Amino acid sequence: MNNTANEKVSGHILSPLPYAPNALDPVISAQTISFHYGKHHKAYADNLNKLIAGTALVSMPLEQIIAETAGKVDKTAIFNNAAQTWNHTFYWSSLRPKGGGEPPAVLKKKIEEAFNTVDQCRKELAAAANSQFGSGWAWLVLDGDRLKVVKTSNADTPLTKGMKPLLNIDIWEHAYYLDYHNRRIDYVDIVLGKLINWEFAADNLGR
Ligand code: MN3
Repeated sequence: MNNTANEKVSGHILSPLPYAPNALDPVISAQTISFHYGKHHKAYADNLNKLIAGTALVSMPLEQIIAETAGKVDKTAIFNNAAQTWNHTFYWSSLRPKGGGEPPAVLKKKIEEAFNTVDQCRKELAAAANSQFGSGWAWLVLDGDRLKVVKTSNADTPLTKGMKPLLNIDIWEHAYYLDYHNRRIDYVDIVLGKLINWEFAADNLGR
């Protein structure tokens, strides 16, 4: 069915999980990962590949597809699926087994400049995640030279607002409903405490 170009792009876009599906258990169960990665994330990538097949977008890196389609009413479906593909790959790396704790020194210094303490940064991330009405994302970003916490709705990403994402937290219900039901606040709290990947955020600072 698929042509060669499509296969190639498809393989490029659905990035492998950076750990085993049960590696985040019991904070995020293997069952949640199997649906979240294997169904939701895969569907965004598959839909994107169908939507861009045969167009000029097919040869572009994902970030460029996002930039090219952002804010264009006739490209909303492509933007949504491209951004969600990117957001999820970024989310898997924003988590790690035995995460949480204290950020590496270079990041900690930037956090203290912007938020005073790491704990205050965690609180602002939690407040952003818990106050997002409906589906979306909470982000730690670099805006100019200063760290900031922002939230976005649905597929939206700070990439299109000139900010550099450092880490994100998925706050769509599919991210937590099987494990935490309606308790988003519990999911956000435990993710920040036990899984958040400060090393990934520190690496992104320098990219
Ligand atoms: Mn998701």
